[in-house]
Amino acid sequence: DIQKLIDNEGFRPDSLAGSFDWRSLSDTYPDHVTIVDGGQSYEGRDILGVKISYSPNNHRHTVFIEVNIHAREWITSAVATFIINELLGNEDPEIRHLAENYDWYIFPVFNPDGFAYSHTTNRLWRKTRQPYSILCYGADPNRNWPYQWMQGGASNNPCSDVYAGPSPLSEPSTQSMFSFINSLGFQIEAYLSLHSFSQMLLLPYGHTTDHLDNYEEMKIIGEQAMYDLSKRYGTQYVVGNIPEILYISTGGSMDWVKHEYEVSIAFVYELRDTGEYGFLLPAEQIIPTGLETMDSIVSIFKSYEIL
Ligand code: ING
Ligand code: ZN
Repeated sequence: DIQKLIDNEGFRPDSLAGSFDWRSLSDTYPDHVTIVDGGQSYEGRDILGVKISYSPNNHRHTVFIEVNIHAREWITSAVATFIINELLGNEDPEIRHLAENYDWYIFPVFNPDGFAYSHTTNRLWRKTRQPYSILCYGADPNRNWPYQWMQGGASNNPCSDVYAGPSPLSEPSTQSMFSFINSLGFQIEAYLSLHSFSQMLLLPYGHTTDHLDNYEEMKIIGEQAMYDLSKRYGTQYVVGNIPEILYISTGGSMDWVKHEYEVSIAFVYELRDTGEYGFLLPAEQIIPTGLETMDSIVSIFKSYEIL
C-alpha cells in the first residue's frame, strides 16, 4: 500500500526472496492480474512480472514496461508499483481506458541480483552480478542486447560499469527476458523502459543520431507527454534521440525490441531528478514522481490513438 511505498518497503532485498510477494496481487485481483515468470537471474532469483488484462481471453495490444535494469535506480521500481496500483485501482476514466484496453506486462525488477546487492552491499551498484574476474563482477544489462552490440558507448573491460559482456545475452537475466519478450513478439505495441536520473525522454536509437523509423511521430508524442507531465509540478524533461541528448550507447534493450518487433512506441524514461539527489532520490518524491509519470503515460496513449 501507499505507506509501504513511501517507506520503500516493498523493495528491500528480503522482499526479493519472497516476503513481499508479487503473487499476492493475483489473489487480490484474480480476474485481472496474472503473475508471470520471466525466467531467472544468475543468482537464481525469479524475474517476476505483473500482467494486467481485462480481457484475458483475447489479446489486446500489449504495453511492456521494463524497470530497474540498473540496480541503483530505485525510484524506477517504486514508480512501477505506483503505475500498477493506478491501473488496478484509479477510477479516473482515462486511466480506466488505458487499463482496460491494453494488456500490460510490468516487470518491476529486471535485474534482481544487482538490486539485492545495491541494498546489502553497494548502494550505487549498476550491473548484474555474474563474476568475470577475481575483482570484477557483472556486465551492464543495458549493453548486452543483440542489436548493434559493442558498436559504441560500451566497454570490453569487465571492470567497467558499461561492460557489454563477453557476448550478447551473456547475462542470464538478459537471456531470460530476451526469451520472454520473444514469446510476446509482435503483440508488443509499446515498450517503455524506466531508468533514472536526468529527466529525459529518450528515443531510439543509441548508435546513431539519424532519425530512424517513426522518429518524427514519436518526437511529437514525446514532447506532448512531457508537456503534460510538467503540468502537475513543473518538472521539466528534455526529449530526443539518445546520442543527441545523452551519449552514444549500444546494446540497449529498447533498441533491440524496437528493431526486432517494429514496436510503434518505444521510450526510455530517465526519471527524477537532475542531480541534486541523483540515484538517492528521497522517498517523499516517490508519489509525486509516480503521479507525473502516470500523467505522461496517459498522454502518450491519448496522442497515439489520435494520430
Ligand atoms: N541511462 C541509460 C544507459 O543505459 C540509455 C541510457 C538508455 C542508453 C537506452 C541506451 C539505451 O546508460 C542510464 N542512466 O542508465
Ligand atoms: Zn539506467
